[in-house]
Amino acid sequence: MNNEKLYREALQVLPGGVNSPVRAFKAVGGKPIFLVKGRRSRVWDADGKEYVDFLASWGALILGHAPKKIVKTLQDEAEKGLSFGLTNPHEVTLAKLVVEMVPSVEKVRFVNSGTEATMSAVRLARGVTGRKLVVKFDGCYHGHYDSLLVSAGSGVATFGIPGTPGIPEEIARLTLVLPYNDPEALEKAFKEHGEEIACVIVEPVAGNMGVVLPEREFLEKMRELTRKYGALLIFDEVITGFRLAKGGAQERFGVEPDLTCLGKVLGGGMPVGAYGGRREIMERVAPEGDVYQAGTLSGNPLAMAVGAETLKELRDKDPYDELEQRTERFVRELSKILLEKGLPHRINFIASMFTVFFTEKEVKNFEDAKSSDTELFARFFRALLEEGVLIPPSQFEAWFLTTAHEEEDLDEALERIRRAVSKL
Ligand code: KE4
Repeated sequence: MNNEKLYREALQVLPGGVNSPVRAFKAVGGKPIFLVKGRRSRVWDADGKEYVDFLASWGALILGHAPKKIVKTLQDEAEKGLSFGLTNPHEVTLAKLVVEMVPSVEKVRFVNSGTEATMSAVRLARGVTGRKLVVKFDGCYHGHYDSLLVSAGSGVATFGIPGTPGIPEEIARLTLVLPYNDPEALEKAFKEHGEEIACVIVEPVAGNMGVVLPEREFLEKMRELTRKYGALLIFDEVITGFRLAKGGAQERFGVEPDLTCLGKVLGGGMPVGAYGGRREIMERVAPEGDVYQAGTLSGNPLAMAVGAETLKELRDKDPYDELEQRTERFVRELSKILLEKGLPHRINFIASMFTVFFTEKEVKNFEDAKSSDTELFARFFRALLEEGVLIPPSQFEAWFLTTAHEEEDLDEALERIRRAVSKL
């Protein structure tokens, strides 16, 4: 079975032939590929073509594909059963690791996706504060929960409009959408609505506009205003958690949120999300408290065991400095290739995540990101794919390095990128 045939079959039984829209390659053109195998820094598609992989399952794989120890854990645990429906010991093991590694988390609840994590955190914030308004930032993506799948209306700081059919405007209007990296807009919103704001949710480093870094006072101002007005600060660390540092962005920037949403790396590639925070907030979650949230497969033993092995590896090996140095070198070499071709570009990068924007402007918010040459990005994506380099099929995503990207893998990738760029 090859990519072409698989896609024809998929289109018959899956909307758009995919289980998540971005996989259909609509933003970059060309037919989507199906991946059938991954090993360390490489993936193979259904045609047998090999790629150096910088998608890394949207950031979930920080140890590369199929690490031996993780696969062994999965095999051993599977022999004991796949799901029980009552609590298993691995849930406690992984919870203790999250509490140990994430500075602001004293108690945590596991769910099955990043969306469930952010949805539950917003409900908890509304339950704890008794308030309705949610503040999010234009260009940040927090999963497909109605209150967060809201687009900025016209003007600067506006009540949201539904981001998709199916979301009642009554719900969208309870979300305020502000520009990222704009402390003044945040101050204004709190001056006007502060007493009604239940929470502010933010990607402390944005990954879903492409990588956009927070300006120095942006996160501090957010922490100060939420504290002053009694709103909860929610860090959506689904991408940055265990990626920027052991303790994620909150460790890296020294700003502690009230609630943290986690996913991706947390599950090591298995479906896991989580939300956690200070004891007195998390104790409001059922059955200890009165804010309801539940899930049949939450705390699934295989997912918990793989997540625990992943976090133990990160805690004990602490690969972050080495990863950052390798990423810095790669980004520098990549930029040289683009410069030699005379392609104006910006690369926003931190730790082991980065994005190439084809623009001369600094990219500090979603407007800047959207003003980059996305048509050129699409051609760049297709040229890289042809040469055997897989990057995210959208300008507004992050590329990732893993501990499995050795120097020789990065050199090989740079050679392939050089060939691809020469054909642009
Ligand atoms: P999931 O429900 O897709 O597991 O997580 C939602 C989510 C929440 N918060 C952040 C910061 C996220 O990046 C995501 C999901 N990320 C996208 C890609 N950046 C998932 C890719 C997809 O939608 O297929």
